[in-house]
Amino acid sequence: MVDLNRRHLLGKIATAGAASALIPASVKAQVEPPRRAHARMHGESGGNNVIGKVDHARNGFDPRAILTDWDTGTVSMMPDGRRLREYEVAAVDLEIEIAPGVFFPAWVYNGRVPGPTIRATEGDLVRIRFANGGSHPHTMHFHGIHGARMDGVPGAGQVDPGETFTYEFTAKPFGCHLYHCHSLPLKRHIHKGLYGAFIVDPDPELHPDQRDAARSRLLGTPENAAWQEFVMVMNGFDTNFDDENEFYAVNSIPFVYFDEPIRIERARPVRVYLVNLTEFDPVNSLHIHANFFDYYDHGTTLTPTLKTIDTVMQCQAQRGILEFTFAEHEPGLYMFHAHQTEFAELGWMAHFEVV
Ligand SMILES: [Cu+2]
Repeated sequence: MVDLNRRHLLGKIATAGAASALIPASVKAQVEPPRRAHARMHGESGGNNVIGKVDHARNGFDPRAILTDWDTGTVSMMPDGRRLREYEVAAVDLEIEIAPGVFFPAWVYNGRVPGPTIRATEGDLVRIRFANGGSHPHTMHFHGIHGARMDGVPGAGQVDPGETFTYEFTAKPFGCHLYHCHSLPLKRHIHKGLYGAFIVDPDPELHPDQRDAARSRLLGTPENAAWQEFVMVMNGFDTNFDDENEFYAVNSIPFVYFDEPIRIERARPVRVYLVNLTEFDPVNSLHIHANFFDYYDHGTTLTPTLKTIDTVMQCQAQRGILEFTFAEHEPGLYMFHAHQTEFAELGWMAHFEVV
């Protein structure tokens, strides 16, 4: 019996050098996408990478744009003076190119993986009209505070194909959160791509003792505009459906920010909203080179929960906010990546370019 387990296979490739000699032709055919990508990573480019480029236009989304693409909804004021934010989200089936020439039959919110980064302010009424244009029942299950009927699980807000449902709740607590489909089987619905970040900015009026820190997080303030903010959803893709990921990334496409570094203005501080939605692996992580950051677990505090660290790990659905600066650094390229080195080799590898 041939073992198609990814780690077993990659181990053979790594130790054998000439991988072909050890792998029967029948097995090669079955594992073609990951095997080919892995061989490329150790081949012509002189390091870990893939050859070629993913066609972002054909996918319909670009991970470079996703970094700073906040969906703040349609804003209006209600008679009682509360702010209302209304969103439209649709789920559909969509084939996306994960790595050059490797296609994945995804399920997506609003045409992208991760789905839209829904951003609101603490205390806002959030109303999300969800339409299911896909081929399976889906939900939007938010990690936040809400009533049972709004939980987005089978029996409460699950939407059959062709149907709609409106989720409504108050945006709280402030922090860095997420949403995902909670239909069954859960791991398959998540792994197919139905997830996204949900950011709730603190209302400075509610935090008089930490007003400055709250204002720096609140989108639209001059204090917030001083920061360079990015959303990073760590994820993976099981392209041969063996319950192991062949590719890892931030915002879905391996090596994108490695090949095209994220530009950082040296004088401005950096804030990263980091969310782990990797399926099949118990943890993922982020490690930054040549620098340290403060970390706010779940983003629900205005003082760091971990100070001066260079690596953080998250289980699935765990998330947090990273704050750091390159103000004292020389300009240049600074790596950041998963410190599960196998994840890094399979795509979760990136650069900041400090200018
Ligand atoms: Cu689903």
